[in-house]
Amino acid sequence: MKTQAAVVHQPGKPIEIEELELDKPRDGEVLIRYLYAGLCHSDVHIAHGDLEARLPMVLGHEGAGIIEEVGPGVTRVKPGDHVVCSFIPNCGTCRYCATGRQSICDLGATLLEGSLPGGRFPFRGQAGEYGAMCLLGTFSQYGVIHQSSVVKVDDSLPLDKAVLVGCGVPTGWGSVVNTAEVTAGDTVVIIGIGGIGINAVQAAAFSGAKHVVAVDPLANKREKALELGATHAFATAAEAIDAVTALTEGQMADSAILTPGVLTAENVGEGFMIVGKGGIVVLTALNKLEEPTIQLPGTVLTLYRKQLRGSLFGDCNPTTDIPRLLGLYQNGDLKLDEIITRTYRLDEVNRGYDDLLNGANVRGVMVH
Ligand code: CXF
Ligand code: ZN
Repeated sequence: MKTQAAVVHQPGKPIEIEELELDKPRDGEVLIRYLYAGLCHSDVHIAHGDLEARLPMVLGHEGAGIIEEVGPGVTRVKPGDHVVCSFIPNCGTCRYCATGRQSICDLGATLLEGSLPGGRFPFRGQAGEYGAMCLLGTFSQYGVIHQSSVVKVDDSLPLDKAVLVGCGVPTGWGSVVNTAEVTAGDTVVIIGIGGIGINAVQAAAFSGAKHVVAVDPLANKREKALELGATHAFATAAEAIDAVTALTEGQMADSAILTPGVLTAENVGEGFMIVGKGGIVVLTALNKLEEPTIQLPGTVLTLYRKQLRGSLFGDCNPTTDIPRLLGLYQNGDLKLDEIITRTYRLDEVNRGYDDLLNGANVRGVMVH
């Protein structure tokens, strides 16, 4: 069948809309009709060449839709099911899935190559075989993806909001709850208030943190953080460091979550300055692969027992945490409607990314 999709052919060039061909789902695969897709900064990292992906690639790794058809051996879903996609697949049987660490499932090895488990590329077009970002390629009307990449959700959930629980929400929420292990009374600093940071703010507030300090140079982002649970918001890390010093009488923060669109060495240094003894600095942000961002005196880790932790998918397990986060949304404890700034059609994808890069959006959503 044919599908319209947003493709990156060459780093640095605009994303192109193209008609591609999809084959029928094979063993363990499903045909999905994508209804919504979220616009995340990681797609830009591929379009800009910061993350080296095999090209051409259909972008998009936050998606929600309806299962149209299933291939042989599919047990997790059936036609008509509403699903949220997970940018991390979970096979359920590799050593990581089997030990409760689905976020590093072995099937994730091809996130940037875009082939499906088993090795084939899902899309075909003028330039040959096209990969699907994170095994999904949600900037397409239809996709053939593996059942390990979808989680069935309740039909009553609005998929235009639930779509965010495929990347931004678990990455931000989980970075606080799972990676930084925030507990009641903590002081938590979140640097960068975009689609990840805003969910880190919500999680810190929900976990009972005493001080939730948001840092972002843009006033619209700081306002949103204050609306969704931040107790303080500052334009710069320097201002936040002064404020946290005063708020904690010099003990400093328990954790700092670094979520800017492009991580810099400066951010990492600020993270280590703002946490106190025993503090945890969490990185969710990405940067150019070869660019070093971490240079620290070892004594920061030994004498002060500070820790640096990377977080992928917020260390969440898609099969259990996607339904859990959607339950929090249904309760009103996790806000999704409030973090969607605007919607775009597929052919407006470049405008959507301009809005993301100029800071207008907390999250943009594509409506297919
Ligand atoms: C990224 C992680 C690295 C591969 C692309 C997706 N995560 C989410 O935005
Ligand atoms: Zn993402």
